[in-house]
Amino acid sequence: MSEVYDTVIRGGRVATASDVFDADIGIVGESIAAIGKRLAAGKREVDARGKLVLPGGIDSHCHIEQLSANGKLNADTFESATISAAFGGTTTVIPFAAQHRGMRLREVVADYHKLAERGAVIDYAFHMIIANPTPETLEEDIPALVETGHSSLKIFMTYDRLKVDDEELLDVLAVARKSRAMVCVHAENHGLISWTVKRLLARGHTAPKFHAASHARAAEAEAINRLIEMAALIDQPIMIYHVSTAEGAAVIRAARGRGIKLFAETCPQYLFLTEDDLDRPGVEGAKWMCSPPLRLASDQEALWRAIALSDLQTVSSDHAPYRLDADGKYPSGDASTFKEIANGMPGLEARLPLLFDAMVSQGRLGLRKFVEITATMPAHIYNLARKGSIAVGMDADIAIWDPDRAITLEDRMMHDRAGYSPYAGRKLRGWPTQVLSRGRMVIEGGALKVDKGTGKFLARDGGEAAKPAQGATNDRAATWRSYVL
Ligand code: DUC
Ligand code: ZN
Ligand code: ZN
Repeated sequence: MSEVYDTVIRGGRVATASDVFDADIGIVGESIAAIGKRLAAGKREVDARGKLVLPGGIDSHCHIEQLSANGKLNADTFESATISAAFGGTTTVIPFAAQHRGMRLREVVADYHKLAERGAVIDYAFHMIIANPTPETLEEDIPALVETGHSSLKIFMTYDRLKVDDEELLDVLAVARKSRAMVCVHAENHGLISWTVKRLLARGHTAPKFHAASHARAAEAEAINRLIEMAALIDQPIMIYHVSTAEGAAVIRAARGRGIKLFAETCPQYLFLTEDDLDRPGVEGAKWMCSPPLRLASDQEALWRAIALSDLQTVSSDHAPYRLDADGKYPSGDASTFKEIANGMPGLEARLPLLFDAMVSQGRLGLRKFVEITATMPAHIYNLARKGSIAVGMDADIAIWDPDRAITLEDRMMHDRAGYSPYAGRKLRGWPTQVLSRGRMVIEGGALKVDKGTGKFLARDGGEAAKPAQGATNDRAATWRSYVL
């Protein structure tokens, strides 16, 4: 029999965000060409009997080969980070092209493209971090770069060298509205955090566990509320990053109830870890330091509820890896205070197995919801039109999962360069055994099968999600916009 398909994934149970069914999948070139029973032969046959065949994950918030404001480079390259992502079942990443003050945005974006072209093994897009919202950035570079496929911006409401003030935030929202770009925001109240940090340090409270107290819970809810009010006035869709508290989720729920167009995410660390993880001898707790900090078990429950209600639509890793040495987490060795310790933890590889175990193996919200929050919704929100589902014509980005494989996570199993996993020791059920990106087998038999630099840049316009709501907010706001925009 002559082969009709390049690859057939045969006999698996296929899941999308809406359906679960038994089918073969036929791939021709880079795309899914057929879904059905008893498909004709493929040049390559992949036996998926007893397995789940799912869309490859999309990790829409991760920091890769990124220079931080204090000049520190995170531990991964595009090669190591995307290999790590692929081993965990992820086939698309959206990291950052990170501008710092004094940098020209279009040069920053060009530099990150070079790094990704050299290293990435899976496909990628970029969010552009705007730390220098000068007229040149706002009026020249952002519109030009959105035109060339970079249709999402990221801003910080805190961090000394990155934060935008309220006027700059309004500037960015207005420019994004004009260019049709999504605005992603790290929303925490800067003054409340820096005031608390000074007091904690002055009183000798320097250990990692004080990092949690340094970001008071109210800092998140206040900033989210302020951000939403401004975004609603400008009528600009936003994505609120890494929601960590019940209060933050409640502000989002109320705003969505008012018809305001906004999206929000949380991360595995806020679903699976708590602030108790920071409380370890010496500086060991630094492994669990991220911002916003880890919170309480009651917040975990509130976040799961917000996922169930679709107030949070995605769960991304916020992968920000630093090694456990003086170039990474501990600039002053054992004497490092929580203020000096680099924020962030690795998570690209563990994100999907953690969520699969909780949602599919243990049954919390189920398989369709797992696909929705890890692949379909990130594709929709960031307009990755050919990604995030299994349908004829889509890119053949597929992760084949063994739902019965039992794994105990260990530091040495991870392929990123942090050198540890904050989840080491956890027992999980379910693991991706084969991972395809645009029809190419990327991971099989526990080994990488493609060369570095074979991932592709995904140019995107803002799409449906980045369009203003037009009319969902009131007439007075529309009149106000007609005066000021
Ligand atoms: N917090 C951030 O805002 N970015 C990277 C990592 C972190 O913990
Ligand atoms: Zn952040
Ligand atoms: Zn981040």
